[in-house]
This record gives sequence, C-alpha cells and structure tokens, in this order.
Amino acid sequence: MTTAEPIAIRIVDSHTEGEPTRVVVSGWPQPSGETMAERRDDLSARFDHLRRAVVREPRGFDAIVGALLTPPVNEGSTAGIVFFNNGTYLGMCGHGLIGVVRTLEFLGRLKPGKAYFDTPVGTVSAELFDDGSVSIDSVPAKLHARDVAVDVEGYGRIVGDVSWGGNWFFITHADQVPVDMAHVGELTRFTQAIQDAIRAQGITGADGGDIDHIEISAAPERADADCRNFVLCSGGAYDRSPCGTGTSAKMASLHARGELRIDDEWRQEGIAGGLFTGWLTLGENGEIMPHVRGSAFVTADATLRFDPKDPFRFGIPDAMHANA
Ligand code: PYC
Repeated sequence: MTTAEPIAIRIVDSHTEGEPTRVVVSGWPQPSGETMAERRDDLSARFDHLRRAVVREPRGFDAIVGALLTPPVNEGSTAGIVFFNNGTYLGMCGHGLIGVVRTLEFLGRLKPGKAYFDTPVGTVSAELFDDGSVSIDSVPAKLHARDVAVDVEGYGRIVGDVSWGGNWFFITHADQVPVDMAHVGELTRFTQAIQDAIRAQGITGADGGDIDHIEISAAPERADADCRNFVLCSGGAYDRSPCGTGTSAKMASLHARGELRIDDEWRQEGIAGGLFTGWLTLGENGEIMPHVRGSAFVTADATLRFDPKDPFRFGIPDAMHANA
C-alpha cells in the first residue's frame, strides 16, 4: 500500500434538486498548496485515483459530483472545497455548494446563516435558511461571446452564447431534440456533438478556457419557471438539477442581451423538474454577481472501504470509462 492509499473514506451523500453530491468528510489525505487552484492541481497530480474511486463505478456513478473539504485559504472562510466529477475537476459547482452546506448542517458543523467557502475560481458564500433551503452568492458571471456559430456534424449550424458562470458554458436554444426526460439519451449525444465541434473548431472561453458545459434552453414545463434546461457536464453526464453555474451563466447572457434586469428573479427549471431561483446584483466594480437558491437533501452517510486485493478499488479505469 502506498502512503496515498486510504483504508477508509467517510462520505455524506445528498442531492440538490435531483443532482447528487458526495462530500468527502475524512480519510482522504489533504492536498498541499497555498491557493485552492494549487490544491486542485495537487489533487490531480497525486490523488487522482481517489477522485475516480469516490465518484466512479463500482462505488459511484457518472452523475455524482464529489466535494473534498480542505482547511480554508482565506481568513473568514469556513472551508475550502474542490469539486470533481467522473472525468475531471470543476471550477465551482452551484448544486454542489448547496449540497455541501446541507451536509455540514447534517454533521452539526453549520447553523442557519451565512458562511464563506474558498474554491479554485474564488471565494463564494452561502446562506442556510431555517426551511433548509440554501442561497449561494457565486463568482462574477459574464457573457464572453454572443451568437457564436458552430457546425455540428449531423445537426447543422448551431448558434449560441459562450458565458462564464464559474465554469464555461455554450448556451443555445437549438430545438433539434425535445428537452424532456424521455430524450436524455439523444440530448446527451446532441450536446456531446456540440462540445466536440466546439473543441475541433478551436472555440474557447477567455484565456483559452475549455468550454466543458453545454446548455440547451427550452420552454418550461413548470408553471412557476421561466425556462427549462438540459446541461451536459464536463464528465459527459447530464445535470439532473437546473445547474447552479449554468443558471449563473444563463442569467449573465440574458442580462447582456437586455432580457434580465438586475434584481429580477429568474426561475430555472432542470431537466428532471427541479427548480433554482436566481437573480443578479451588481458588484463593487460593476461585476455581474449571480445568486441561486435551491434545496438539497442528505441521502446517505457511509464509509468507503478499500480492499488491497480489489482490482477496482480505485474505480473503473479510463479505458473502460465511457466519458474519460
Ligand atoms: O450546479 O454548477 C452546478 C453544476 C455543475 C456541474 C454539475 N452541477
């Protein structure tokens, strides 16, 4: 056994509007680094087998987003968080932050009120309310490029916005595939084809940022929603929730287009029927600050075991993993 090989990892599972979060509570060696970005890079370099072990089969499944808690890097923050999925690491994760807050409450480490968390893309805050709902104040969001055309094999020319909401998104209204649960397989193939085309055509976010989330907007099914979405995540699974960073990117795009005013509510329905309520405020220097409110529920408190004789103790390997 190497020093990096754990004997047991305690996890708490939750879901936020249908999308699962698995918080690593103990048993994972702490990464080194002064900043959360350095810690994420250290995790990737030294502990990537633990990312796979925690979220991939046979213990997990493709939709799970993991969250490793670290000591904070900023004074006043409750913890640092590195989010990860079946394929990679995330900048921020809105549904995941709501899940982390409810998990910390479950563990008796957080009470209703506001708390700050450090992530690789900046410090964010979250407020836990008495009814169990959580609102998050995320990193500044921005429309980067409007009406970008992508030629997608089998689907033709798709036009959408490139926006930042804590991750990079390509957001389109394309109506080639109905946006409902009956079509998630086709929607996944469609959005994966868009993502492949975006990469092949060299379209990026600012500073060459990889656009690793594809968001399709459609008319809502819920009477209390403004819009319904399907979001393909960076690991190739779709977001069961309305996607916190996707809702943030969408609101930034709408605002830049003059379709959403500061302080007005935006009710974003997810593909599974969950709802996030979002709104924008102006930051001190005129930045567009996104806020998202939703609910999460704890579903499990468990210990992951690592038998040295188990050939799959670190998850199914890349070559066997559809989205690796
Ligand atoms: O809620 O921001 C989010 C998110 C990103 C990927 C999955 N969920």
